[in-house]
Amino acid sequence: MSTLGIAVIGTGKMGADHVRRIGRTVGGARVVALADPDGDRVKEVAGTLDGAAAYTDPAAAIAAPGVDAVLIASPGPAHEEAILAALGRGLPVLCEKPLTPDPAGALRIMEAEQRLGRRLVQVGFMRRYDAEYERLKELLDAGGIGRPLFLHCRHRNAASPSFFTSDMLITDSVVHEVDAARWLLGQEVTAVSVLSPTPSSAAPEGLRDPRLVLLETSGGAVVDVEIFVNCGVGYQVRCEAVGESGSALIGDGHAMVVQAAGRWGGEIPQDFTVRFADAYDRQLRSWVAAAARGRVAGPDAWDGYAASAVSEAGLTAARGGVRTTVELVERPPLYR
Ligand code: ISE
Repeated sequence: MSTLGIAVIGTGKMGADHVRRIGRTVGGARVVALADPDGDRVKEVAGTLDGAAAYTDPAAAIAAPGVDAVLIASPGPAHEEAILAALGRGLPVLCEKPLTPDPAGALRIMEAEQRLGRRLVQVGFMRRYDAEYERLKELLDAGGIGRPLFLHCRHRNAASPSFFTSDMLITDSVVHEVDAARWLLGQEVTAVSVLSPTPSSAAPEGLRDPRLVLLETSGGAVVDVEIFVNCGVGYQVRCEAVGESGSALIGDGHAMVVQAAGRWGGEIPQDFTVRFADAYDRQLRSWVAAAARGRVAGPDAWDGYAASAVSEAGLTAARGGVRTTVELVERPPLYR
């Protein structure tokens, strides 16, 4: 089988991480084109590869010779245009979350896929490829703890990047828990409430950090998410499911516990690229295998749309201090 030629759009932290991954851990694919508005940065990343063309215009990279599939890791507001350009060429897409900053953009992507009559977009909700999350999903699906009542989720980053806003705590960070909750429970989120304590003094001026986000689901479960993006300690992601007949906890696993010099302890990863490295590898392998057959597997544009709709309700809830219901369109047959 021939090698899948990939165009990578966005060569910041995640894009560069994916480029390394395609070269090292994922077989059957190679990066043939790259785009980033920062011309120096894209040339630098292209310089680490053999024969990849560098562009500042995403459409030019997507149209470059040898491109069979497109990986999008640019900021959320740039996703829709790049996805529509890829769909215009019938190319499979892996797009980092959030699919789009608002549900309207996600609906336009779904309309384009429906015109094509097939799904070509996968959203980078990588928790679905993490071994611990997979085990929890299997347990819940098998009824191992009975009907789920609560998910208690914690999502902490050591520090937020300089461009991070209070809205992004919801649209860029909590969006992972939104997708994980929908997937783990097999239910839609129906309402959102947000509580914001006095910000941590470690948070940059004006950033509402931390926050507590409460999600209600179509099956009557409640999900609470602590999001704290300047916790200072490390990257800490945890999820406890409580059911009618038991509970299960994932995250904070310690691969190795060291006992020395009168103390015991393990390491806390500092970053999502470390904590979810295996999940990112598995996600990309699965996408490459499906894309080579002109298909996508995994979370699709409907999942991206539903998550954006929850984020939008979350922003309304945060601003107004009120519980906000999530309005979803009817799920089109292509996504059932
Ligand atoms: C970032 O974009 C991610 O996707 C990380 O997984 C998340 O932990 C972080 O808060 C986001 O900013």
